[in-house]
Amino acid sequence: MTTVYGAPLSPFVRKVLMALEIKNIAYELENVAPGAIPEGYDALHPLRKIPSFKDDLITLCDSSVICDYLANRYPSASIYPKDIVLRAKALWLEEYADSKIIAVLGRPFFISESSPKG
Ligand SMILES: N[C@@H](CCC(=O)N[C@@H](CS)C(=O)NCC(=O)O)C(=O)O
Repeated sequence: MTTVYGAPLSPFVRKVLMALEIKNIAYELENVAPGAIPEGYDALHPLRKIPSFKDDLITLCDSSVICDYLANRYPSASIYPKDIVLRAKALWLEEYADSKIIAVLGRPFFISESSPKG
């Protein structure tokens, strides 16, 4: 069985779930939330982040690595362009979204400024 570990609120988890949906791969989502990481999770993700992933061949972490694996293992219903130039540009956009856009929008989007401090 293909299992994704994480919480669907996370954009990184949603990226992996979207790839699985596009490729029509059956999976189960095991709920793991940042701040409540279960004991032993380090074996799935040494940085204790979400998502991580497991199937019959491999255990992986990092959404981009997982999506690249899915793209290569299940080439139909492609999630990246086949053209190498367009693919390189798409991977850069993915990295830009994962680093810069999340850095700018992540906190205001997910953490209300009116939340209690602490
Ligand atoms: N580069 C990683 C980023 C994953 C990430 O930062 N996930 C967040 C949730 S949206 C997390 O687990 N944060 C907890 C932490 O940084 O300790 C990926 O693409 O999977």
